[in-house]
Amino acid sequence: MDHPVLGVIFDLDGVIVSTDNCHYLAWKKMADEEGIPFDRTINERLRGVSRMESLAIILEKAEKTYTDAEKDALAARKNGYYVELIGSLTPEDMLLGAMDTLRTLREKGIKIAIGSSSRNTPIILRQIGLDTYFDAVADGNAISRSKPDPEVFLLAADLLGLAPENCLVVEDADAGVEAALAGGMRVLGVGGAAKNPKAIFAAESLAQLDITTVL
Ligand code: B16
Ligand code: MG
Repeated sequence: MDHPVLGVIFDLDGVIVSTDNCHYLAWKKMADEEGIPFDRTINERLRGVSRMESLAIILEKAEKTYTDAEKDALAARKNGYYVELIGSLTPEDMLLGAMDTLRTLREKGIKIAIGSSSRNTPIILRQIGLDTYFDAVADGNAISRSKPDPEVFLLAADLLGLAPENCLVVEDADAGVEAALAGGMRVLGVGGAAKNPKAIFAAESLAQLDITTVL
């Protein structure tokens, strides 16, 4: 490879920790209360997508039209349910292979960062005991354009002090694969993105891959 990988930027939800079910349960509770049909198939479309864009997808099935103020209230209500749920996450909720992968990279002197759309990233990292572990954290609080825009990954690379071509992104969402490529980075697709033909590398999970083989 022309450019060595000097930093690896990890998406959070679906790559490091499984918060997907918490997102689903929180949206489901809100949708049920509003009488809006919502199931796990629709939930798949929310992967890696920002909070307000997720709400817009859910409201496609709503019978009434919501004002902007009502939409803000729905998103805030869902987030309240979600924050309550992620309050019981522990380091045991980390996905298989994630911690070993982080340790391997550390040992090799490769920088590690988070690049997540989630504005709850600080809470999640604290819950799993990794709030001071990463060299840089770029999250939904620091960006104005969500994936597939590359902003969050470009910010992570910048915080690491690295050029995009020296970074590898690990993503589970198609929107994140697009974002990494748009930012000029290589991308490893895991989970839901393992079958994305645009991902340069693929693995079912980090447990199925020796990360040093894709550096
Ligand atoms: P929040 P990631 C994403 O996290 C989730 O995959 C997506 O489902 C969620 O809507 C988004 O964060 C925003 O989350 O409501 O907590 O700000 O995959 O980019 O780590
Ligand atoms: Mg994700």
